[in-house]
Amino acid sequence: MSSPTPFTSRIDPQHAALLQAEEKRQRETVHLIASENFASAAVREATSSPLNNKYSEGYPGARYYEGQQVIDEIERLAIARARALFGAEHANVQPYSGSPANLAVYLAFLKPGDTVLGMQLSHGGHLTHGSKASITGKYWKIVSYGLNRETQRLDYDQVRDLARQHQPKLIIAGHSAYPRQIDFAVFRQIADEVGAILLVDMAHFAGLVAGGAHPSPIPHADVVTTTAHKTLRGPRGAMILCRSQHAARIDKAVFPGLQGGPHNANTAAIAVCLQEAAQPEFADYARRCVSNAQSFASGLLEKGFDLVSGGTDNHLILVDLRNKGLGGKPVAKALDRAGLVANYNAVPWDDCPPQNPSGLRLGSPAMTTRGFGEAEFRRVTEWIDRIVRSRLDESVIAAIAGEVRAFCAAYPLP
Ligand code: DSN
Repeated sequence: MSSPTPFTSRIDPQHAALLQAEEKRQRETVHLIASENFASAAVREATSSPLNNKYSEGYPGARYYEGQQVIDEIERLAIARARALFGAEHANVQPYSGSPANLAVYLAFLKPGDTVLGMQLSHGGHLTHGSKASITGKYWKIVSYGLNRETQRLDYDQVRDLARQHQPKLIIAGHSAYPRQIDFAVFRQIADEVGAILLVDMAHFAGLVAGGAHPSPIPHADVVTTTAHKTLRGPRGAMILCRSQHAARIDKAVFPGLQGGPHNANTAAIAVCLQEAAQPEFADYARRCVSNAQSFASGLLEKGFDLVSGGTDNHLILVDLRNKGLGGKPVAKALDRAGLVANYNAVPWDDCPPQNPSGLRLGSPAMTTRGFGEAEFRRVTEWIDRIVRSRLDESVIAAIAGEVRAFCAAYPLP
């Protein structure tokens, strides 16, 4: 068999060995991290293309470097596809990733010290929605909303009350660990009532929106940010979609406000992934992400796992392990040793610190890409349950590691 890394193997065998080890790890394990996916060979081809060699500060038709004949066309194609797929008036495809995309929105609309209303990190929000640990929590006055304690779903009354009380300039809807859909229309009403800009961060569920398996925030939000590499299954990178009236200030915030030259190879790969996401097969993929997550959730509930909000209507599940008497971190590490890759996560009203929280976040997107259906996710549930019931016994973990490796052989990487 020819080497999968012929060029690196010749110049840097040490690194080639690492590349091959990671490829093997991905091939032989079950990926349950809700924000991860497997990009297609076409997407990966674009990321490793000669486009990597070009500097292109500026925007199509208005660059600070010459030689943009092809790059301009590529960026225009990505923009046109993003606008068409999501029905957006304007698209900026240059943000390096989700955090810079969100920061660009802060820069576009706020002055330091202005008030922002976002979802609390421990209730499922993202670092850039105002966590103290992030620049967003240091430079702006953050007010946080969370879930209703009884339903464990978003508390819209609390969002409205906090908005009336604090009069934020920016309201952020969106999450990185909330297993339910968001009522974007209610957020729009609240933003209108207090005269705030509404930002929806749809990074986690953008692929579901593209495939019609989740409501779209576009008709409701002033600005929508998303990464390209989660459910959307593209390269690392991000996009900002907005109404035309905000286009100039968003573009200016991304470049020159926050970034230098765009990563052209990633822009091209975004264009490719948007083309893939516009196909009928992708709608089927998005629908299966949700149905797989729902049947995964039902299986876990049958085994006595406590799920935040009692289930899911998107691609992710948040397990509260407190009724099992085990912490999220030791369980995530034990699952990893068995080849079941997930992440420990805070749960709402967690009594443990974020470094050692009580939850485990699971997701369906990556393994749905590799062909897992409901039967395969039932198998995963059995493995998780056996490991937890054994109280993380190493002999059980080792036995399951062998089963997982053998099982994965039938589900190749794209
Ligand atoms: N770090 C991502 C996640 O895992 O949800 C969000 O940016």
